[in-house]
Parts: sequence; C-alpha cells; structure tokens
Amino acid sequence: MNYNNSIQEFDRAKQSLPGGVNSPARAFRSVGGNPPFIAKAKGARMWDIDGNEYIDYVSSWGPMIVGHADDRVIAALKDAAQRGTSYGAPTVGETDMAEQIKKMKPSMEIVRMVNSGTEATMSALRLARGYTGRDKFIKFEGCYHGHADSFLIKAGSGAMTLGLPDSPGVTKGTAQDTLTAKYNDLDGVAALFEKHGNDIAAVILEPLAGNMGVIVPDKEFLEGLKGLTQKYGCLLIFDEVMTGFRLAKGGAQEYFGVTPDITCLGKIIGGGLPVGAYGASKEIMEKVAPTGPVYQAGTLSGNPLAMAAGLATLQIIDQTPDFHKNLEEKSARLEKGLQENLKQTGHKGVINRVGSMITLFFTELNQVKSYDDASESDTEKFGRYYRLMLEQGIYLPPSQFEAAFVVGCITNEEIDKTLDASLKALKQL
Ligand code: KE4
Repeated sequence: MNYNNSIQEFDRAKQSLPGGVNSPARAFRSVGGNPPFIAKAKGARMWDIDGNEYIDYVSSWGPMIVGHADDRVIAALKDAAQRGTSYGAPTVGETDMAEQIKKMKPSMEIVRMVNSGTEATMSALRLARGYTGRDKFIKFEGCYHGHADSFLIKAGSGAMTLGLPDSPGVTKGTAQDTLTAKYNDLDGVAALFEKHGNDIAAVILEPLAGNMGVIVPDKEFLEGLKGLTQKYGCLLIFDEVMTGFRLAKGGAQEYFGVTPDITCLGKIIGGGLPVGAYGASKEIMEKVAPTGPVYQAGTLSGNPLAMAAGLATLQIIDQTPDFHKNLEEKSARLEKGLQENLKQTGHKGVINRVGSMITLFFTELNQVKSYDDASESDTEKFGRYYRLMLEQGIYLPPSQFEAAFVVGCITNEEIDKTLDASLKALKQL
C-alpha cells in the first residue's frame, strides 16, 4: 500500500498538534509506522487520503456501531443542521434523547447530557461524592474512564499503551482519594472497604473492560461489587461509555444482569458527534444542579446535532429486528475464524470476546483475566501483526490494549476477508 499522502500530512500535523494527533490513541506509537489519514467512510469501510480501502474494526472507538455514514443518521443530521447548530437553550431533541435512553436503560430515570465520556465519568464521581459526603473512590487497574485527574491512576487505553498509566500533572492531593484494585479480584476490593469503608463514595468500573484489551468480568465479581457498595452505603458506577447499547439494548447492565446506581454513557449515543451522559435514579439525580447542589454544566451539552445523530443511531439499534443477534452472529464468526487461524499456524494467543467487542492477545498465558495478565502480552509481536493486517486493508485498533469493534452492517464476506488476511499475517509472523 502507498501511504505517501498520509506520511506528508502526518509530518505537517506534527508542526501544529502534539504528536500530530488530537488523541494519543491515534498516534500508532505502539504499533509503529504512520497512521493513515482518513478521507471518508461508509458502512464497515474507510478510505484514506491515498485511496487505500480498509475494513474498519475501530469504529471511531465505538460510536459507529450501525456503520459509517448511515443514510438515516446523515439525514437526521442534515435536517438539524439546516435549523442551526446550537442555541444554548432547551430543545425538544434533548428530551427525546433522554426518553430514548431511559427506554433502553430503565435504571437511568433522570439523564444529564454532557460532551464526552470523560465529562460523564468525572460528573458521576462528583455526584457520588456529593450524594454520600465521602471523598475516596475505587477504580480498577487497566480500566480507563477518560482523562479527568482522578482517573489517571493505573489507567488503561492510551495511558497503558504509552506506558503512562499514572500521568504527571495529577496532584498527590487528588491521587490520595483514588484507591485502586485488581479487576476480578473481589477480595482485594473487600480489603479496601475494610480499611476505608466509611470514606468511600463509589466504586467505578467498566462492567466489561475494553481498555486493557477485552477483559471479561467473573459473574460473581459484578454481583459482589453490588453487594459491597450496598453494605458500605456507597454507589456503584458502571462506565458504559463503550458497552452501552453495544452488548445489548440495555448494555452491560442488561447483558450481565447487574444494575448500577449510576451509569455513564458516551460514544454510540452521539452517533459520531461529541457526546456523553450520566444518569441514575430520580433520588440520586435530584442532587445535580439546578435541582440540587452538585454543580455541573456545559455550553454544548445536549447539542442539537449530537442529539439528532445520536437519537437516529439509538432508534436504529432499538427498532432493527435482531440487531444484537445479528451482531453476535457476525462477531462469533470472526472469533471462531481467528481461533482456527491460531490453531492452523501454531501461534499462541488468547481471544477474549463479549458481543461485538473482541481482542486477540499475543500471549503464552492460557487466559487473560486482569491488567497483570494483559501486561504480559507480546506487544512487539502484536505490532508486527497489526502492520501486516493494515497492509491487507484491515484496520484494527492500533494497540494490544484496546478492544476491536464489529460494526452492525458488516457482511460475512468482509468477515471472511478479515480472516483470510489474518491467516496470511500469522503465517508471516
Ligand atoms: P471520551 O472522553 O474519550 O469521550 O471517553 C472516555 C472514555 C470513558 N470510558 C470508557 C470506558 C472509554 O473507553 C473512554 C474512551 N475510550 C477510548 C478508547 N479506548 C477513546 C479513544 C481515545 O482516547 O482517543
């Protein structure tokens, strides 16, 4: 493949943006080579500025679950844009969005829209602290909840990829209130509660971890966390920015059958536009300004364009018969094929998948259940595999510590093309 234009544009971008990107996850630092600059996308496909075509498994890191440039989403966006782009005043679309979210996630009786997943989780943490009057909270190593200071301690995603799980610039004062535990280690969480129980406002986690690669929760882990938060009078926060509406109509809380006190959303609910949301019972959300004292605000929160694209996306998910069944079948086909590829080529690997979130770990381990397990992966080998796949037109997330996303409109032919490319790549490793 020829990447000349992308290489030139990357050099130009580096003169004006940190590392040439507006988010570190896009910089290709851990897989080497230059990131293709994308020109357009449709369905499960993307094209870069050199004309190279890709089958896309990044899906803009999750939002594009119904496929890129879906005609129904674009039509809704065009219709909204012709009436203006932002008013800073209430609009009907915001209520429509909140009602659609409530319909699919009934635990969210009251919903506040914000502009990113980061804003959603930082606001949810402030709300939990305001509601309980406590300062500390528990997060899990390798989980990523956006880049608010409190969460950049043993964080996943780009922070883990770049080896920066504990970022400079986060003060000791902030960090002292962040307690960390190991994913799937319920005893470790219980020990933290025994020591800090009455100072803990919340436990926050990705109910299916995607930001250290896909790590699946043990059934008793999620249920156990619910029990501990109830026992100590604090709140359970599910960060469903990635899993919301993806694992099921009701996201991870429906899929695993465990209901949190507060849910954080993002990505899919904006249909590709900047968005986030958090919500909970009426009793908890009444604490949020202007009904309560916990302040949180945003110039573009509930923006008409994001509401139009997001609502159109949620309605497609909600109204397409067997949407998640179809996504499961396609994703299972991919997983089965990758397992066969590994067997056929003798490469050691672990594939973790739930629904349309999947990660192939290059590891000697027989299972990957935690941050420590994921950290043992052969990231150099992943980088070589990544570049061989990219050369064949398969666009995976550029890090061993990310989830790949299967797009709802992908065809069996595109899955099979991916599997052929993967077999060739493994044979060349
Ligand atoms: P944003 O602030 O990037 O909208 O959302 C932060 C966030 C919160 N919670 C979870 C579970 C998330 O996965 C994210 C963001 N995900 C990363 C990819 N793993 C976004 C990609 C990037 O940072 O560029």
